[in-house]
Amino acid sequence: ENVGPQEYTLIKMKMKAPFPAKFDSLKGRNVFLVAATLRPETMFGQTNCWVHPDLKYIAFPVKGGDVFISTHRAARNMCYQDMTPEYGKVEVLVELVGQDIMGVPLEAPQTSYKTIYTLPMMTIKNDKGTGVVTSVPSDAPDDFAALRDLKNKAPLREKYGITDEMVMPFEPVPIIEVPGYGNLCAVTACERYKVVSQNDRDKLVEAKEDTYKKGFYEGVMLVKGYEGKSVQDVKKLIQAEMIKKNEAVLYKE
Ligand code: A2H
Repeated sequence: ENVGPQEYTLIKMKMKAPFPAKFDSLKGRNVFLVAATLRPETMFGQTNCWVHPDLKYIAFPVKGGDVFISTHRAARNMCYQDMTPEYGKVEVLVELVGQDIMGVPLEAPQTSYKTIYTLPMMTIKNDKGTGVVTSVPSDAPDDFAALRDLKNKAPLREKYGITDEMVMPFEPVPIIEVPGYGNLCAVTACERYKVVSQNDRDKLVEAKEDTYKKGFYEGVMLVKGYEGKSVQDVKKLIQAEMIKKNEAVLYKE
């Protein structure tokens, strides 16, 4: 691992109007939180978007007129991947921290939930991907643990201005069957490794390694249109479909 550049799929999660006051200057534009993922085939199971409340983000224009929100670091990388209007240049439209977009409603590709919300995750790293993570609690132990924390802890929701409606209706969606782990492998893994909260880092690393490998090599799709196909076989296909529809873009770092 980590021998060459890592390729991520950036999932475009569209901010729904009305935007927070900070974004008045972007009224009428298409603004996306862009989440870096290694598992594009799991986007059918998205339940929310994660940002770190204290992390700094920027809104900046990309080619074609859209506006992306990511860390400044990721935006710099993007401008050298020919994604900004001027090669090598990032135009900062808005500076913000995660808390400024907490609870914002979003429209995300492929998920069965019509609207999902931006929620706080404390373990987001500022030096990986875009600092925005899409949440798939069925297949990502980190996501399941963090969503369960928000559901179980009213003070945590209150602290970040999250209402019950943004959290409670959202349950892990069965999208992939993993032999020995059932159709919600992250939930099973969190039970087996006795993960209690998103701060159980060591246990989560184990749970993550386990499900990541198993999901890739042995996972079988349950989603309509891909039923019975193996994850390995459809991963690239599903990624290509989202890119074609302009719902996702490739990004390396
Ligand atoms: B993955 P790697 Cl279903 N901080 O996407 C913390 N985690 C981050 C991040 C950041 N700044 N940027 C991306 N990630 C997460 C889906 C998924 C992911 C599933 C299962 C496993 C999984 C849905 N969340 O990752 O260190 C993103 O979560 C397990 C490795 O570059 C991204 O893919 O290997 C993954 O970590 C990238 O981690």
